[in-house]
Amino acid sequence: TELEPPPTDLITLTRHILSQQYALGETATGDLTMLLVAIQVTSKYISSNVRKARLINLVGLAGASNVQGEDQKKLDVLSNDIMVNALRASGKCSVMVSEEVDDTIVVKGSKGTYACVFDPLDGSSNIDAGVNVGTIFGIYKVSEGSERGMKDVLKPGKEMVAAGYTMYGSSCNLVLSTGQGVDGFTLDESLGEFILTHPEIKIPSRGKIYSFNEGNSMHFYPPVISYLESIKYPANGKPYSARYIGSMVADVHRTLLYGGIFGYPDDKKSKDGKLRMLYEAFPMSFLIEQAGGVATTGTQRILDVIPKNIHGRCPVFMGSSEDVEDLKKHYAAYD
Ligand code: AHM
Ligand code: MG
Repeated sequence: TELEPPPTDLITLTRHILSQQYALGETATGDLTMLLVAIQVTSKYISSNVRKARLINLVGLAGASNVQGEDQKKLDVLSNDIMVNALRASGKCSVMVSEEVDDTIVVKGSKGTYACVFDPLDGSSNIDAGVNVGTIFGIYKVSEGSERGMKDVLKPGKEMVAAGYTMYGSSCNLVLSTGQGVDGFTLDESLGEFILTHPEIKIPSRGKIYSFNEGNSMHFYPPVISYLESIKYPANGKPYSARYIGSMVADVHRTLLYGGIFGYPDDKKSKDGKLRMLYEAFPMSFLIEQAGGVATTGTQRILDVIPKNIHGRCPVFMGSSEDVEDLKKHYAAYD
């Protein structure tokens, strides 16, 4: 049999976001498009550094710790600087929050109408073992007449205008939503372009996989324990499979594509859980909802939570609608 010829009508990420901009008609200024183009360049550059890390002396600690008291890796610092510089240079972003920077970053004199929150390199504790890591980002519109500062990002996730992540794995994948569904792109390294490979991602309404750090079980609260029991010892004799990478981007990516539930609960030790609201929980919840899934703290829709500070945390459960609804029932039962 003859091989199919290669496709000749490639949809690049830039083409895709431009076409979304055109669909909005004259109301669109093109600013969000320019911002997203700037972000995709940072993803290519971070990807290239992650791949070469072992060879160019980028593994290991940078020697400082960030606001969460975690040791910063050289690649955390580098990825942060790449993003801050590119977003500042885009001229479209006047406010930033990064996991790696204590304070809100305000771009002096910028009239940029967007605010960006991001975790430049999530899951970096895995990096020296070559496990998947990723960049997570969310974008808010700055309110009209705003002074530009922390107020522009202390907003619930439902107000985001776009969110996404890039996963640096066996391939480099960028998954994006501008509020019109979710699309996935794969970096073609020979072209240096992200190509649309996963159009209109829809999460299955039920999955067969659960993804929790069960090593924390002794600290978990009863609703989480009883939910986990219910999927490990189900009446139908078909228990769920466990998959936990410990890199949120990779765990959520699998959940989006295969379905199931990803959770990082609050527990007796971490009173708000571990994951940061602004640049971890919100962008991922935005994507999961846009793909038809559900994201909850157990008792509240994550995208409704109003953040009190830029590095605040919240419990996270997200994934297939039926699976997350099951978990919510366990919370309701203990209310
Ligand atoms: P990080 O931002 O310091 O890399 O931490 C966030 C990561 C997430 O990617 C992942 O879901 C979680 O921490 C894993 O935590 P744990 O090792 O406690 O299971
Ligand atoms: Mg992180």
